[in-house]
Amino acid sequence: MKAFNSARPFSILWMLLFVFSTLTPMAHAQWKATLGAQNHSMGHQALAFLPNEIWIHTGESVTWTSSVDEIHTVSFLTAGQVRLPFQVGCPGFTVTGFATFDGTTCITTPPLVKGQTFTVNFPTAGNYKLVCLVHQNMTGSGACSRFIATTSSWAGLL
Ligand SMILES: [Cu+2]
Repeated sequence: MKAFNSARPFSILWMLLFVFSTLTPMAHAQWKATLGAQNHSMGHQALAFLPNEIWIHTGESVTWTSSVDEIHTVSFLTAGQVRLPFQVGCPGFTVTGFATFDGTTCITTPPLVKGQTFTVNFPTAGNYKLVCLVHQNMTGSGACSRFIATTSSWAGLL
């Protein structure tokens, strides 16, 4: 008969504590969204942010990934700011693949192509407009998106 190993329950407890401690820094959710869609021939392009409405908590991030060969930008303008051509973008902003947007400074990607990503963290609740600087005349659902906050602790993307 095998003797009961009394050390095992403590090993499992330590393992669980280790796993919990390594997961804690990921408490803020990381959301994923897609830029555009296309058919096999690439002749039909959906010029849209998919989804075009995301509600998140403040402090969370959204990563957009381009899924198409058509170029798009992920751009957040300040309130009332006129869209600049995508060749101009946001003067003074340097793209690193990750940015923080709180509504005070315009941020944008250069035109993204299939497979490229851009992550934005939103530390402040707000009503933020998301646009694509390449397709300035797109209208209707999916053409433009914006963050909306209904309380001080929520932000949403519409
Ligand atoms: Cu676009």
